[in-house]
Amino acid sequence: MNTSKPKLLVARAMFPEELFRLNAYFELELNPDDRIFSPEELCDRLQGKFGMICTSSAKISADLLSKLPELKIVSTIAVGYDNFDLQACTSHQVMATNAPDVLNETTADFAWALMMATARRVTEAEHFLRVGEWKKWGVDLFVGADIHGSRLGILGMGRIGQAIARRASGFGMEVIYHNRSQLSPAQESAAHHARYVDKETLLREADHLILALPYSPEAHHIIGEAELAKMKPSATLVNIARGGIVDDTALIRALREGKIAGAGLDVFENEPRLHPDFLGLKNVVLTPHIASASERTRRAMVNRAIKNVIAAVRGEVPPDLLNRDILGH
Ligand code: 8YV
Repeated sequence: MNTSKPKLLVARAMFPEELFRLNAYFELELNPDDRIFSPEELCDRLQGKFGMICTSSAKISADLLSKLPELKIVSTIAVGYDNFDLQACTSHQVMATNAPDVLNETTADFAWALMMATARRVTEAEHFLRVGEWKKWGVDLFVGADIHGSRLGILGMGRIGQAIARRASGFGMEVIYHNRSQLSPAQESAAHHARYVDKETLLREADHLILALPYSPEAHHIIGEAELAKMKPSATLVNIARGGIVDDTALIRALREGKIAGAGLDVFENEPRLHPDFLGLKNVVLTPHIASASERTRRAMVNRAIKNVIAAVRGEVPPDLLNRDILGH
């Protein structure tokens, strides 16, 4: 009788004390040095594995899956799963799961942190102070834009977008949003009475625009030169969603030319190698993809991924199965 456990790759370093309970089900291969595997190395390491827990850095393509006949599940700790080719997963009989919900509130908090830091020029002012340029108080020193009483625009009104909207109640803001589909009246009322508008109106009327939509080929560069030109010159733009939703080159030009006042960016095209011109701009707040990074939430994300692989190995349907069409096979 073969009593060996199925094998699981945990592709990135993550909270060993959370991973511990996987030992009861799997023979684990860890990556304590947290190296980013090349596609070739990922393929090698996945040979003979039942599954993998990964992050957005693991690209799961049809080509990769065609070389991994034993693989049954890929489980990301992220809510975004644009690194998975879901169709290919289904045709190769591989379950794909993500980690929704657990990061909504933490990510919404961070969207607000970026919006406020950008509008009130917090990091620019801090840098000025740190390098010793602060010689005297000035009536217009680092004047920025108000958050309270302003109009918040949200593009992408899923669970994170709605959590962002709810926070507007304490600031007396009006909330407008655009989404693939309009929310129900009950959802709109819970999201600080958010008002559905077309994309054009959202761009033109928002004082602060937050992007909270998932990346998809249709969303690629959904904010580019034309869209930035429609925004108010006093507006701020915040991206906590994904790199590639914004055309970074167009954004850099718009920020330089004062087409918008500032941007708060947690995600970038080709991250972590972001466009170097961002670094020379004063009217940006830049963070390294940390919107979900509270300790509690990051642990919850890992645990959600753990739950999914354990369900799979028990022959149950993983709670966050993305390609549910696989169940008919
Ligand atoms: C993750 C994210 O930290 O959940 C997502 O989609 O972007 C972040 O919360 C990151 O992608 C982990 O890979």
